[in-house]
Amino acid sequence: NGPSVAVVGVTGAVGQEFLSVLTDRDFPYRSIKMLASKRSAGKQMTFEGRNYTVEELTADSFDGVDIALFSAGGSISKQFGPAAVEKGTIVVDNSSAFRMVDGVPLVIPEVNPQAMHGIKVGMGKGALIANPNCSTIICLMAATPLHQRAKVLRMVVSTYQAASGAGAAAMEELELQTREVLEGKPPTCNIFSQQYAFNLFSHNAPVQPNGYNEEEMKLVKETRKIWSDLDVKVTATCIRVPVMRAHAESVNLQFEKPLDEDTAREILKNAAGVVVIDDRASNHFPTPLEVSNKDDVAVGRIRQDLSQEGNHG
Ligand code: 11C
Repeated sequence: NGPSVAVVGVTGAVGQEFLSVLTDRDFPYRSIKMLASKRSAGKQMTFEGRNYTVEELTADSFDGVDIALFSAGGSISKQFGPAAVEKGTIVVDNSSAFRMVDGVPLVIPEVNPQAMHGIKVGMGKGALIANPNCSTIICLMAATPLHQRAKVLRMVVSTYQAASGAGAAAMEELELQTREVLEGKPPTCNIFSQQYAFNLFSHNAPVQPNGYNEEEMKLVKETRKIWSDLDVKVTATCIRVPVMRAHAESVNLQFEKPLDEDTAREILKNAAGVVVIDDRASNHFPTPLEVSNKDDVAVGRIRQDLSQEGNHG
């Protein structure tokens, strides 16, 4: 019983995460199709004790598929997403292809599930649901419960992004470069144009005429859509750091109404999908190693901004 599922881009870093999440959440699927590009077609894989052959993604792949989880890049989503919807499939798309398209819900389930209103599995009616960029998801998981209490007027985000966000090949490159540098060899730079190990650099997304890169602009635009708030002011600086998995962020929020730090901490402790790690005495706050392979967003260093009027140390 349960829906029939297809995973598009199953051999990639996110595709593999999709499968782990299905297992972790005990997702009750009836059948599952492993889809990837021609290059990966024919590969054998085992999932939950069953053997699967990776199938080539084609327009016919979605016959009888209830839910398709897409993470194979924006152009694949554009090419096959609408065709899947036509066949009655509910497509959950991890790429940026449809996020800002009017009428396509951009959803973080803990934040704005209401955006998916009317979309139901098993009705034979297809739909597209986009999920935001990972930097936006992390940020809004923490910021939204506070926004609901005191309304965020302005948000300043700085990111410390891991290799995982750039895919499996970037993670391999970080590991390889680390070995090479320690052995005194020149680092191999295939994925990124500069040395990544023992370094950090501005996010690799293309820089726009306004000086912001595309990753930064996603935080601006996606936040406005998810919060249905065109007035919220957002500025971001996105940095790639040599960490294998789990992005970190500094998020500075300016509210319409006063919000003291104890109240903010309590709100976050009770927020779905959020854990608070905020131990000043031991100087212990969230780290990528502690949160890797976990679903919850960890929040710490919760404090008033001393530079704002009325806040005193
Ligand atoms: C990164 N967040 O860490 C990016 C990659 O729009 O889904 C994901 C790009 C996206 O590089």
